[in-house]
Amino acid sequence: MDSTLGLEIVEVVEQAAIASARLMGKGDKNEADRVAVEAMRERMNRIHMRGRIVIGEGERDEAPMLYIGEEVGICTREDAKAYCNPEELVEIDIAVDPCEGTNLCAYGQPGSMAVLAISEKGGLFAAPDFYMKKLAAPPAARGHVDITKTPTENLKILSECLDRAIDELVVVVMKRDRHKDLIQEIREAGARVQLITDGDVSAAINCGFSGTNIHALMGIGAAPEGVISAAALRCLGAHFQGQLVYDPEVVQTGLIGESKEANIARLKEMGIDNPDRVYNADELASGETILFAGTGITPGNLLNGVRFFKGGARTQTLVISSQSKTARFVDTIHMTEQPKYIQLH
Ligand code: VTB
Repeated sequence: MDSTLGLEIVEVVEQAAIASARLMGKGDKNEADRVAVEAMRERMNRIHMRGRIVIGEGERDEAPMLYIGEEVGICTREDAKAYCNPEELVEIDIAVDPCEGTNLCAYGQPGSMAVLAISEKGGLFAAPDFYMKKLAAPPAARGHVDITKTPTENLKILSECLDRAIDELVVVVMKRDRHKDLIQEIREAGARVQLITDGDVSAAINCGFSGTNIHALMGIGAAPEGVISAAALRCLGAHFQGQLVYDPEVVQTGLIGESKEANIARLKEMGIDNPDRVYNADELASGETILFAGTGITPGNLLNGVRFFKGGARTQTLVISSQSKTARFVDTIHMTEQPKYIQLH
């Protein structure tokens, strides 16, 4: 993959983050999402690439932009021959979430990010629009903790791997009714729980870095975003596992149809014969080359949110590349007009 792509991709997430950050705290999550989608798509379509959205805003009939299967990049235009030599270009797959944690942005809460992951064609699992049970943990615990074990067992393993007592561990869980038992079990095992209202991608990525004081993410979130988390954590050598959740009674949101049986049939149609399969990070993001980029919309543990000043804005982005084996924190000043001053910190 072209190494200049990394820099362009940074601008894609930056533009999405700036667009939704303008709507931070306005209470309108759909609008915060819409503007991020538009900005992301607009910038993406100016990149010299042949891209295809594999995880996006939904199926074509329900999403006007960045729908699954949408082709993006200059080299997908009808007149592409004038700009690109098709033989020279690798086809790339892209997973996007232009405003991950839309509620967080709409209510000015921490942890909302504009994120995407890229790989060569076929390198990202095209996760169905179901839920996913997730387990994320730091690199030292990779392959030791296991989603098929109980939370209590995993906390013991985590405590050994990280060489800290269980009560020194912090586990992030989304505040949902479906997690009542999970939360109780983690507490009884002695660990501390950080409940978040939304935004498990940011929580998962926090597990990849020591110093965030987040040692695990447990619980059920959306499946497509699980692939984006997996892409980041795979590059960091951290632990991520996911298992699809297709039973509406387990999820309790009324968002995934009427019955478990119908969902199993739907998964089969999509080619998923074993709906209970556990996927590791390198199966969800299996590509030879993986690139992850995320810009903070609202502030989080790892990244600042977007800060506006007269004539511009400042963003912070995390870019992780499996190719260059780097995790870069990119701090950018965007000068939209002639700024009155450029804020240094
Ligand atoms: C969201 C969101 C998460 O999962 O809650 C969603 O905040 C699904 O859960 O970050 P609900 O339907 O119960 O809200 C994520 O988007 C990503 O996994």
